[in-house]
Amino acid sequence: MDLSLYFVTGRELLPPGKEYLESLEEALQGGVTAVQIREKNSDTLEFLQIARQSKILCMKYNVPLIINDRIDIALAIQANGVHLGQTDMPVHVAKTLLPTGMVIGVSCNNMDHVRKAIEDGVDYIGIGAVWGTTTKELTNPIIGVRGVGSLLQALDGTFIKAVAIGGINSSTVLRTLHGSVSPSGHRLDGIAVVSQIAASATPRSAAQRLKDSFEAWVHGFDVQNQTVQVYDVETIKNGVVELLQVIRDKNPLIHQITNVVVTNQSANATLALGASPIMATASEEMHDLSRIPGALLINFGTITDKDSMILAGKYANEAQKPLVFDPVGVGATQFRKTTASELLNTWQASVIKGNPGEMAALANSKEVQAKGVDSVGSGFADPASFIRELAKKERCVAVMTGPTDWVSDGTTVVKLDNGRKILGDITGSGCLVGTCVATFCAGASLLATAPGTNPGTESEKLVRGNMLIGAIGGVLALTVAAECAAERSDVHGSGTFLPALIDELYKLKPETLLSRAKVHVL
Ligand code: 3NM
Ligand code: MG
Repeated sequence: MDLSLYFVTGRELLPPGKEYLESLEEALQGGVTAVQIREKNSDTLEFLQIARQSKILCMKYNVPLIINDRIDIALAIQANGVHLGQTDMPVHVAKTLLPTGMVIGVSCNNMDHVRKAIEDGVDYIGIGAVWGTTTKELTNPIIGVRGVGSLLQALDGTFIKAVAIGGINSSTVLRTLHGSVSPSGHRLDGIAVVSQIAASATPRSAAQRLKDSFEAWVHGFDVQNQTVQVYDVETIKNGVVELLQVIRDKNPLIHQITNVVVTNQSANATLALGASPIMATASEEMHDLSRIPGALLINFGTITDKDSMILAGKYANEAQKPLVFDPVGVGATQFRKTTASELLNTWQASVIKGNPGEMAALANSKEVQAKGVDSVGSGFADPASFIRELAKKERCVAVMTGPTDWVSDGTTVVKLDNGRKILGDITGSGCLVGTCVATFCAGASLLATAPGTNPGTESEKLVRGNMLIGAIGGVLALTVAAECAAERSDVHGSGTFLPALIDELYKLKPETLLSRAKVHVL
């Protein structure tokens, strides 16, 4: 059974003037692959009639029909299956009533539900609610895409299919799919929607858009999993130099929501690299800014603009713009931990950047401790494996800074050995790395969307361009500039180092980057 686009009906949501069967038929024409009849307010007779009429249409389009909750109705119309909620007929009882071959699906909100579903041998599970929804009064917590991902892992090694449900629409679909992948690489088999189709005046195109998004994403996911890009040092260095040129030619807008400590120097570093900073924080302007090519940096060194951070990230995802997340001091307080979780559930970061203490806190690892915003101790025993796993889990590029910087996309791990100790003597050098990474990722995005490139292969991605090269470029630019600055005779301490660092970013030459960059591919 193909659950790619699973339409759950909602007759009460039909727009004025739209007939139920007309709407259903248009949805089927738009590419719905499975239909569930969900009638929460109908008498048995009405439910039966609706189910019967729906079945005729579904058969015409060769699409399976599932009945929500009511085993008697499913039997009466010989539906393809039933969907059972946690307070409906238990699966083992349903199985005694249903003929073999009838599909059974179950709603799951947590690991206990999933374990029970596996034990019961169901055919598929609906995991939700992934987002907030007004279609159904939720009795269980919203679990977010990361919640969906962790539940999917429990299905490894089974044949049970999974769809996500709750608040999936044209603007959340890509984020839903991209984020709902387990650390083991288990993805969704489909998406289930009510209102995006049922409440639409044009259900055919509503369904078509969701279907297209799903198919493009699955294609990209499979391609990505089949082709491991192999990097060598020269390719990386040349890629970085190319990005520096793109930044200077195209002058991308780097929107930064960052902390008060580093705002000015981050803006200056952006300018020095050849890009344009805007340090806007008002939620009212987040949408407009997302339309301008470039990148978004969210640094929560001082979390005073959480709503804007949420909005800006959502819009950046929609615009397929790079989003760099710098969870400053995330281990320091419970508020920061909760906020990081909330942000990462709402949008997908292209790059997450932090020191070992911050990355440990994000990964729930106790191996490295933090004191406020600073990392304590000597770091991870095996930083390469740690960063690779974190990148895989967060489905983005991960950058861990320190005397040695580590960058990974979940497959390749790159070790970078530039920089000077004096970087640690100015405030916000880590934040500057975030700014430089965002700037280089903007370059990577512009390069991927330049006229002449094939947007077809990029459209299914959450972000365009090579974020691994972008992240490496940002780290290298700052650390190489730091070496050049530290070696200057007019630098006498941290006070004179900072302006010299900005100067060196401003003057940074491709040949300097190429000759100084210490890149190791693991
Ligand atoms: N079940 P929409 S959420 C029917 O969490 C249903 O199990 C959910 O509607 C669950 O696509 C939900 O309009 C409603 O948000 C989904
Ligand atoms: Mg139910």
